[in-house]
Amino acid sequence: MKYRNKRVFLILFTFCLSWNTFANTPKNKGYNLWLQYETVNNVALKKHYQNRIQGLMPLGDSQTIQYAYKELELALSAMLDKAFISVDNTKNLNNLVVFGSKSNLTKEFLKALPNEFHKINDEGFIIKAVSVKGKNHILITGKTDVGVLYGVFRFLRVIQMHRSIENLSMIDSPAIQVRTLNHWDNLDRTVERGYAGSSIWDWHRLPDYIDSRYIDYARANASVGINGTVLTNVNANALILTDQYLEKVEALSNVFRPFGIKVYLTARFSAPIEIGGLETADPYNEDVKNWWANKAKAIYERIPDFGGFLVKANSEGQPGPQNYNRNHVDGANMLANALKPFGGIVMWRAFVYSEHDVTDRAKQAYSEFVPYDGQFKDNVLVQVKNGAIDFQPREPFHPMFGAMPKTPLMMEFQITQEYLGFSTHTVFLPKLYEEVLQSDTYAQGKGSTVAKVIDGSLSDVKLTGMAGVSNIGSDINWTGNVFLQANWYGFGRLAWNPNTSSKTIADEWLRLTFSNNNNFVDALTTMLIESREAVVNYMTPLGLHHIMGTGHHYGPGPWVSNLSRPEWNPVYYHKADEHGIGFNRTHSGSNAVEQYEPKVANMFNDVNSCPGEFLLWFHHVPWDYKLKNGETLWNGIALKYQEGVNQVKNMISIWDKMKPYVDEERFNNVKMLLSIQFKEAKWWRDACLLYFQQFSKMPLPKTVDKTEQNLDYFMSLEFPFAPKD
Ligand code: GCV
Repeated sequence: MKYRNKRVFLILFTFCLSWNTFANTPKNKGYNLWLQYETVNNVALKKHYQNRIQGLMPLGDSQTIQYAYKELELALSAMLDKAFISVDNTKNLNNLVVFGSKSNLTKEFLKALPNEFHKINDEGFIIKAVSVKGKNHILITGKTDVGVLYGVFRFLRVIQMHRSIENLSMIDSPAIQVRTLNHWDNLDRTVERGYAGSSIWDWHRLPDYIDSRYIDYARANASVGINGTVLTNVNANALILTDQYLEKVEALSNVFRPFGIKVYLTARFSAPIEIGGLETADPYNEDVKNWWANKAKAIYERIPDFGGFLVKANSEGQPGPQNYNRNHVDGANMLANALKPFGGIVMWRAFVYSEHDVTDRAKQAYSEFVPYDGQFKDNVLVQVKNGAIDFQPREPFHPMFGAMPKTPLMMEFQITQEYLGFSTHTVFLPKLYEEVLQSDTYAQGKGSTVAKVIDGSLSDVKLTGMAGVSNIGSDINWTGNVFLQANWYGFGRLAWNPNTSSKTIADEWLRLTFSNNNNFVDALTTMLIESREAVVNYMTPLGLHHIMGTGHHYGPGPWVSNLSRPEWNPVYYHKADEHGIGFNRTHSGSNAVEQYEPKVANMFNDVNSCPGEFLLWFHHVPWDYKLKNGETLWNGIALKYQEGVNQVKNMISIWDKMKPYVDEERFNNVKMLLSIQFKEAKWWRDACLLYFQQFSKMPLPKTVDKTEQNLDYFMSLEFPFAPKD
């Protein structure tokens, strides 16, 4: 084995130490995520696997292949209760798992794959039962070693899910190129909107101390195809671009590289002033351009495969090109020019709205960005949140999707649950992601889904991407609530294939994480899928949005009306008065509907065709308005709040029955959190209904539980230390 330098050796050494701890510590099952590698108990099935897998034959000696080998060895020996021989040629052996990239395959193995390679891209893989020299083997290959690693994880998943490995034939490639986690992690290890402990990046002890978590983080990401990580918060600190920190970033990138994971950083637009000693950060200024070009060069000298920059500019107080009367194109293209010689990209966020703009906040990003279509450099991705406001429990898809055919748009989902009950509430987010990705923009006629905008198939853009704001922290189980590991997992699966169904993801994740018992999997798949609607029901039913507490965003706060920026106040969004409730975004109101294709705009504009779940997003409706189910609007809202509470109660009773299938630690983690969720669901219901009832002046339907508290009580609650950043 050749080690390029001492640090790589150190990393590998640390890796070897950590490898054994990852899957074998029963106390820390939560830590092992979906890579549990439980022993197969079904005797016949185990025999089938043992017969078909006699040994391992790695082809190539890259670190990636070594990691692939380690993973196979760890997983197979644990699942099949058996040690495996390792060979460097097939000799006369039968039933080997042979894995390596195309360039390392012998002629015989290549011959066994006559038509496969042209069906995959550079990150794709082929898993195939082949017969070579009269012997049967399982071949895992791809055009690159990282493709092979993805194939290895996929192969292991087949066994984890107790499926047959007879006649395997699987070919797959990611549909999206840039599949990144966005960490909103600060250099002091706080995490903005993080609810699972402190940041996993130990900046103080880096670069010399390589926490074994970094390797396990990389393994988990690679296992679902995540290939990028933005290490730092979009509310950026320029210090990350200094040598002192770049040395630490380099150490992390060395850990992640063999797993196919590129490192990205957030670039603070004013960095040339703050750490560069310049007087301006004007993107037209030559010194500024040179400063960024030199900075890019310095980064690439350390990190040859550095991914690029993510930028939040002129948004919520962050500096940007508009400080110098330049626009987003000027800013993004200047950075794109600096990165271009090295193959880097810019992810420029479209999350912009201004307190000086009196138009509906939901319209502002579209108005600002769509006129720039076609003007960004080809290494710029414009990163757009899934909805036009801000990661609400439910939002209609962002009207920018489909409206900028000449610009690659990158999806930004939030995995951390800023507006969905923090890490306390069990909410299965792939259902939300699926709903957005399968929404029809009608940009090129029927069937122009958001997924097709994102994967580039609709407009032939060259660069594609999906980002997820991470929910990962240093809690022992990574996400605070073991069920929320499913959201990290599901994000990865959808970034790989945005058309994967949320049901498939739930089923897979449950099997890999807990048990293959069908009673368990069926009951919990249903529970996970429903959990998404439950949170909408008890927080913001029928299209309500942005009615949470100030600052920390914890709990209900529909009464808040005193914040300096109008569009930060919940009353701006629900507009409840004695006439009714809801934001009129139709032609007679803010006309936000106009930003959608006519077919979609008309559907949202007409109160009769507007889907019930978006009613109050687009319409201000009288309290006695008759809903499609025959109830008055007031009753409908109240019943939805109650339904949400009932759904959480039901989740608790489902989970209680699952005790036989789950270890004590994870069982209790979920159980305790569900009971907090139940309490908080009732809190949302009671506080919101008491507040809105002041305007509706109508009684609650009989089936809605009454609270013993009054509105003043709920309005008096304060949470100065609720997690925020
Ligand atoms: C990182 C919301 C959040 C902020 C976040 C911002 C963004 O406003 O509350 O914490 O900042 O979105 O996405 O930039």
